Amino acid sequence: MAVYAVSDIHGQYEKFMDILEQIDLKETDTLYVLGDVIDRGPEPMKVFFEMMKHKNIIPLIGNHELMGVGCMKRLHEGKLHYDGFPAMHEDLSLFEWLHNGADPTIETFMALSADDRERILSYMYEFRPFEEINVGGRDFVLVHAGLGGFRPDKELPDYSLMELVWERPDFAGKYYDDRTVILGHTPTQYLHMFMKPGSGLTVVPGRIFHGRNLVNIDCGAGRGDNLAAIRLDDMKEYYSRV
Ligand SMILES: [Mn+2]
Repeated sequence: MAVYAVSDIHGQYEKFMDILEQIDLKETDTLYVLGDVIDRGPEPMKVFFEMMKHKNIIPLIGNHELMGVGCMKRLHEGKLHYDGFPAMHEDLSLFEWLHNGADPTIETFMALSADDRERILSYMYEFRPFEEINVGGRDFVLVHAGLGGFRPDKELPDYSLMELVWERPDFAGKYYDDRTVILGHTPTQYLHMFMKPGSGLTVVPGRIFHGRNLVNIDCGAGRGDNLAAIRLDDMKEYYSRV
């Protein structure tokens, strides 16, 4: 009945399979994927198909899915064309997505059969914006990037998707007194840029960051570094070995 979280897989299929092997996911366990499955890394579709095999893997939306899914739908429908040379004035959403590492996603998505592309799109449109869970008596909020425009009394459905998938916390600060927020999006290699100095908190690049009721599990798989997972029951950490 363990509950795990992993984030920012970014097409790193081998690293994801290694994490699945390490956590030995049982049918009674749950694994939350906190967004950014696609882009940058080489095999995002293989990651999706593996996730789709497991009903107990629950995906959340990342900014890369938000940027990509509309373009993927239009590419699939033949309403958008990309041959490797975008004109910047032609389609701004595609241009922005390409700027964020879309090439391997487009290549592997368009190489699929039309049926498989439909399956991928349906799966992506089911991704959730956030999750609230209790594990072992402790309350958690799971989200991709942060809680933009945070107020302690603001209900989670009142946050916009942009606030949830793009806006970073001050990593030296705290959201809630009584809930721990688990998130990704900002590789721990870059955390020092998003912390006020003198926080008294320790950042180890490439390792999970434990702040004040705030845990960042993006350890830089998108840049070829570690894919990390955490078990929320006891905060045990897992790191890819490949
Ligand atoms: Mn992200």
